[in-house]
Amino acid sequence: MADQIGRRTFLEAVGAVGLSLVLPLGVAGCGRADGVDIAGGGQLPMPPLLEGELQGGVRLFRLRLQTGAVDFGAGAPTATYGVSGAYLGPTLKLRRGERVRIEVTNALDETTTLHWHGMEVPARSDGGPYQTIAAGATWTTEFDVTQRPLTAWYHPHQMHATARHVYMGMAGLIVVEDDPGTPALPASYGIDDLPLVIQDRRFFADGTHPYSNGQHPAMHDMMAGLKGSTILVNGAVVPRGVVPRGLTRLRVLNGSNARNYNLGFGDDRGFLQIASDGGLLAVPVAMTRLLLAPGERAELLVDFSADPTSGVVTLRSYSGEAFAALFTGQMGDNLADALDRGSFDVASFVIGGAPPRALSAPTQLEAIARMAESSAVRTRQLVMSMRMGSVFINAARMTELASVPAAISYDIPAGDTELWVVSNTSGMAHPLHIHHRQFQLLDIDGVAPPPALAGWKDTVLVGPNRVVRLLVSFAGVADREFPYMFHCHILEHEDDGMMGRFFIVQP
Ligand SMILES: [Cu+2]
Repeated sequence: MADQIGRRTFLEAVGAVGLSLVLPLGVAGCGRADGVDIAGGGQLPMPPLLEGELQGGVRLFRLRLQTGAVDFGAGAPTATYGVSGAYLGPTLKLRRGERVRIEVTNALDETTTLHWHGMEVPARSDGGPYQTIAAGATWTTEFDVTQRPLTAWYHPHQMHATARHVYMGMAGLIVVEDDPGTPALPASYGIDDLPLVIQDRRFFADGTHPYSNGQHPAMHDMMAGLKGSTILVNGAVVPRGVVPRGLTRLRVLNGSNARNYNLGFGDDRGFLQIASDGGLLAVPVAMTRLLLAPGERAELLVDFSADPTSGVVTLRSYSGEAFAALFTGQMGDNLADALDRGSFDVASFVIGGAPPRALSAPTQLEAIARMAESSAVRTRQLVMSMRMGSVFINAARMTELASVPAAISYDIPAGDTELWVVSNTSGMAHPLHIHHRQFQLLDIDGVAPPPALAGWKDTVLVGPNRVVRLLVSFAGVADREFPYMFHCHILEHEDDGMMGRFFIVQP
């Protein structure tokens, strides 16, 4: 109940000081705006790899949403939520062609949901805000794994509480394993195939954070998205992992509520991006920086074979280099924080022994058929905006489940391909996520997407004053009962209603 009081307080604050977005916001986050500094360097935790158990041809997973307490080093333990653990959850390994049953038991004292972000599943299995799991209840859902190998993730999607539930610690990775026929890639989990769940947190010296104890972030943090100066990877502060002296695969998830990362190595070495949200790219893309927005995943290949054993390589975010692409004008200036303007460490890696398999980077990955603009049977406009202390799509907000404005509620005939024209008129970037279907970017401001963004995507960062056009084909079973969602993946924006829904209906 305490969180609902906090929510009301926020809404009242929006009404009372609705114009503050056009004013300098530096003073809006009064109170304990700055968190404590926590030294990192501990061991990189590995989320357990869960393979489930085969029962009558169906692979069964059991997950338990539970409370916990974790000492992140703030000075006192932090109350957490986790999935079958105190903080974060196991990595679920799925196999293409298998049927999966997942039993999610909610051992919390409040309602939540669990959504499979990036997975193409029936609407009733999607785990969005319409599929709540009451305190003490178990939600059992089944779906077929139909997708190519990819890295997806799961997290709660509870109406008005997604940001808090994820911030408390409920999230985990989903891996659809590599096909036997595809190029050999590092695939020894935790050895040369490392998950990296990157999150930022704002901890206070008593171990609390802005979502603790029924608190709610101040309005400035709702507008900017809650950001903090403590960087966690797999739940540990700027940790140190071990990588083999060879080719290493990093499955990177930006699991933060609001912060973008512009990742690169401390020695500026190059690396290859081999997969985006929806799976392998056509060819590996060489880069020295990876801009990753909340909700996005990327798989990277990094070559440590020329490094000395016991050498240390840091992974950093060169955020300041991406500042101009993420923030514009006075609004952008007000919503950026010190980390957005600078560079900071995310993790470090110590070079260990020989890799499990001596691999060289492939030159080809997977053919990706480009969708044609002419395949779209209709066009939708989505305008993302911020004003009057709130966030909008098409000047509308989704603030309740029962009634969603027509501007953000769609009936889409099964099988139709649509062209979505997504524009952003605000001073900061918003990552748009569409449930259920991986899509392709047609262009960004009229220019074809760069190779790293030319594969399958479910989340696309739309910079301020930019227009992204994407093609999405709505395959799937018609279901009038349950919608899918699309929303800004800055979770404070999602909670504030920067979200809409669509039903896949009978053509
Ligand atoms: Cu947003």
